[in-house]
Amino acid sequence: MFTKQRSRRFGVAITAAAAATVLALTGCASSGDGGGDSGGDGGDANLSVTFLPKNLGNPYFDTSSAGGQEAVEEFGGEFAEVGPTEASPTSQVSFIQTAAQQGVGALVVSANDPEAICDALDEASGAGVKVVTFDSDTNPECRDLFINQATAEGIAKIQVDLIAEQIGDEGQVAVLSASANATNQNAWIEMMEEELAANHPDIELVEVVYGDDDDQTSFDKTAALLQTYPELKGIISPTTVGIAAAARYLSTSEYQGQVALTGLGTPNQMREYVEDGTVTAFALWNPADLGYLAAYAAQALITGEITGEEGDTFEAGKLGSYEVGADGTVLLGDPYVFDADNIGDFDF
Ligand code: RAM
Repeated sequence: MFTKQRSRRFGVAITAAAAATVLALTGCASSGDGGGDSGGDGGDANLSVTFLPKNLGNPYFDTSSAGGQEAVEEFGGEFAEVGPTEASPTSQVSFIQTAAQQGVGALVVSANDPEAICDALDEASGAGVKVVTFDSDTNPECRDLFINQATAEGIAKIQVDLIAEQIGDEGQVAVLSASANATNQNAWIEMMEEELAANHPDIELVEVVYGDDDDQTSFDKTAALLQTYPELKGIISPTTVGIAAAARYLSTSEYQGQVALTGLGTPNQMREYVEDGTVTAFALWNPADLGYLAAYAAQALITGEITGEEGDTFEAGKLGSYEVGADGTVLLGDPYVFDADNIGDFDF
């Protein structure tokens, strides 16, 4: 039952005997074998899949979870979503522990911190739970697979290209990010800095501030940036929470149309700011597809169809076939740019 335990960076965090005790105490999984070795066809596999976003109350994650739920229902599993209200480094730990005690087949997690949830994930994995990260990865040693929305290079470049175009390729810009430890935003910001240095010598990145993926904090940080840097030409916000809050601030301020704003947003949250001229263009991918793909990857791990090795392939329903790349990463696709011409075509 526990033959698939892997030794990770922290070693095997829970012994087979201890894991068996945990499952016995909690009544084991509702079906199947707790995500253990089910022999390939998945007939008796434990297809309960729990989604754990960075925080609840974020429309981006509402959409990714809806995509996950659609997939789980398609393959006849049991879907759940749990999560903290705050996107802080350790706020997800207790949810991971509870899911492991309940004996879910897989956890699908967007991490607030690359390391802070690793011990809890290792324990869950030791108890037979498959661990899929999506959107924001952990240290690769703490999960089986990462479902990446688009390459970090691509996500960084599209945002730099957009702000460069919007400010005439010169002047001061700032970044309004999510939480300070977010794996995804930090990777993108590092690459944005490289892209600016390499190809946009007249753009100066004056500061990176953190709105913690909280609407009010992001709104207040926008106001503070504009006060601190009177010459500011643009803001890049690589978070759907941040860009929407910044747009709301700009839209009723003297800066509307004067200070450019771009980054990553959902069409539904940004529509009014594109229509009122606060924002001209921003980017994203389809969060529903991301959740859908992550759920199918979880299923493939649970049934033993794949182990997460490079070169493994699996079917993801309506999205077709996917292959595991280097570092246990599966790539969804390319980022997409939304503007006044196409935003009406999208509803998420
Ligand atoms: C927010 C979250 C999420 C990120 C998007 C772009 O919803 O920070 O992790 O991928 O923005």
